[in-house]
Amino acid sequence: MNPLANTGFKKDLIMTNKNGLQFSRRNLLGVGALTAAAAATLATTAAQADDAVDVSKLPRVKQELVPPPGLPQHDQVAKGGPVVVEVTMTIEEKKIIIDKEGTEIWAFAYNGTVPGPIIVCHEGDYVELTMKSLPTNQMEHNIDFHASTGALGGGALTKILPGQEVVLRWKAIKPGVFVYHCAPGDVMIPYHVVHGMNGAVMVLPRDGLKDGKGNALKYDLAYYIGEQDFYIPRTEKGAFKKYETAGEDLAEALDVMRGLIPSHVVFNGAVGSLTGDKAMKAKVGDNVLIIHAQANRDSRPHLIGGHGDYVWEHGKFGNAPQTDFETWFIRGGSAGAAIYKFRQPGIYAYVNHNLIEAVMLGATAHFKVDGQWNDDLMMQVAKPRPISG
Ligand SMILES: [Cu+2]
Repeated sequence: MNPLANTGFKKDLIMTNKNGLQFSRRNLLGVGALTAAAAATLATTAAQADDAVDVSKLPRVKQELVPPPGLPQHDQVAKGGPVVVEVTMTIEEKKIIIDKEGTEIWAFAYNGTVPGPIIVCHEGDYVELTMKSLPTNQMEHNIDFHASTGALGGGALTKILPGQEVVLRWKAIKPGVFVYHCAPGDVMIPYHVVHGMNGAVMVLPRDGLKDGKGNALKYDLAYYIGEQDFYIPRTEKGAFKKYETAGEDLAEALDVMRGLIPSHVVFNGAVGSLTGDKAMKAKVGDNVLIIHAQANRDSRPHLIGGHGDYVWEHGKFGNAPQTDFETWFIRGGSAGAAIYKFRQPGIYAYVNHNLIEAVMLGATAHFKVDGQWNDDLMMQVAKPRPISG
């Protein structure tokens, strides 16, 4: 089978990048590993494992996905046995504004948001995704779930063209928070990921989170932060370029990406999307679960004025959490989780503690915490005054 066949890109534009390398979007789209048909054959022949569950007899639960930083309604401790969690995502290629200066990118967005929505299930559950691609889209897309097992994380079974849908089911056998992202093949993998096409899954242990000593850890609130690096091409005068259609930036964006220096590093799709009026809210005494996903590039979350009480730096709940971190590390291509009990009111900045990225490139969020100030933990003993002696 010709892997370049049937890539279905609407216009086969020829592009030339700075180095004079010429390529077509059609070719870029089709270069992948397994074709969907070949992978589906493999999946069919391997369908009957010894420990296979009769999925048709399991209860089915529809999960309403919500935009980040929200999480869908879920139980922290599973009620009963495994279920099939049904979710639907629609892929939308859309122009979004990513900073206060009006810089644009044609994002490739699962459910229209950057990052895509978080899916929540329990270990042993099945996630059944119906994924649709709007007929107005230009590109082929798919989804690779790091939480899943086989067929490129589902990537080989989910390639769809504009106007198509596909249904993928996978069993959540590893508890933790995990990234998912589009991976249509070759350079289109990073190109789609740095155009916002990524998100996260949380697979909770059936009996909930634990502190590593067997004690239950409950959270009062949970927030999901997707960190995104963008690589926006510039004009000769240095202004960020704008494009008429999705995919039109391909050659120039690849040139910027090759330099590995992002123009923007933001939380939830844009500079300021979680600050000011859009700050995440909590009260003193709340245990807040913070999920941080980065599909492409390392990050180092830090809560200014607080800590990570419990941190799953690798994001995998089968491991005991570590405690009392000042800053933790998220490896590019993974998600991590932390629980913090807010002890003081006020505005807390939650940043990528590469402070250049936080302050100059956009990776800052806010928590607005209400409650009573605790002088024992901190007080201003003397206001600023002239030096007295
Ligand atoms: Cu894609």
